[in-house]
Amino acid sequence: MKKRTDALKVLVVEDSKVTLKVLCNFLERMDIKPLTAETGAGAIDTYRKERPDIILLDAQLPDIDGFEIARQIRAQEQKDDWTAIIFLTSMSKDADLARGIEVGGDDYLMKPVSEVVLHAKVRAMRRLIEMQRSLVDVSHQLNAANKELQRLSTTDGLTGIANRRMFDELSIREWRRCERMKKPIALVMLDIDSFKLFNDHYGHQMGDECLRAVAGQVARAAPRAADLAARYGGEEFALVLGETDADGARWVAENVRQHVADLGISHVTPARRVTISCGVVSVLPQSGYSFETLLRSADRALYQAKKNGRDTVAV
Ligand code: GH3
Ligand code: MG
Ligand code: MG
Ligand code: MG
Ligand code: MG
Repeated sequence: MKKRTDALKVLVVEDSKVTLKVLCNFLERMDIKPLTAETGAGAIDTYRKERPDIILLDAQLPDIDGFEIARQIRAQEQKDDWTAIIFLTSMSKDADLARGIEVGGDDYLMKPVSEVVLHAKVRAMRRLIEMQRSLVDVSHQLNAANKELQRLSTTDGLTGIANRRMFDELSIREWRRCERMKKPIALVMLDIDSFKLFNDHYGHQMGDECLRAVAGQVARAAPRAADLAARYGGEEFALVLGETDADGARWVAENVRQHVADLGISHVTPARRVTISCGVVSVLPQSGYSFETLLRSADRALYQAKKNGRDTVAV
């Protein structure tokens, strides 16, 4: 991308060697070292390679006429990449000028052009080019800011995994996808055991670190595109597993449970380490069922896992 302060790149297209020399001299006296072309084919070739900011374009050339060149350049221009085209011509009819603008020209000068007029026109175009570059800058900044906003609004700030909002959006999308495919969808709710006690004993900051470590293990369990690992809230996580039956989901949950225990984060519980409980459910989405039903069932299973003594998976 061109920066706003980059020097102007000017291409002069002119088949008369004498006129070409004169124009180049004019430009050099405003500290512009122009590129040159003496044919239409040469002009298009140089345009493609150099993407100049301004083209001074002779309307009458031996091969392709200037109007056609302007048309081709406009057709090839990329978004954010504008070249100012100034026609230089001895055709003096209003209709010729109108046609030049019509095919994409930005200005139209009669030959012979004086140095003063050429300098003034180049300066005027420079102003437009700088404005256009500023607009491109702003649009890039807006794009980047939008992306960042999008990331912030869908990511949990503490753990870096999907947040509840993302969960709500993607889980329902996955539910519908599995419904269309007539495949089962599984939901695993995971909750850190005795976490209030952990915070009370080790402090909130250690609690946060623990949450991050557990989130890392939950995220590892969702490597497929159809999987989603999210922080559901507080010390509770959720895994959405598309096209997964109860056995598959139980296996995934059991794995995460084991990996969290293997982190070996000290705790003051009888297990002496941080553990999680998991509630697992898988259903074939169909009419009459909803994702909310699935959520409630997974919650109930999680409650059962807690009742069964924690550090365990219940289906
Ligand atoms: P159980 O085994 O039944 O799940 O017991 P528990 O203590 O884990 O459950 P409870 O719901 O009583 O406590 C959850 C705790 O999680 C309380 C809350 O302070 C803590 N918590 C929630 N969000 C955060 C957080 O972002 N950071 C930290 N450090 N703690 C959090
Ligand atoms: Mg000519
Ligand atoms: Mg808990
Ligand atoms: Mg609780
Ligand atoms: Mg909880």
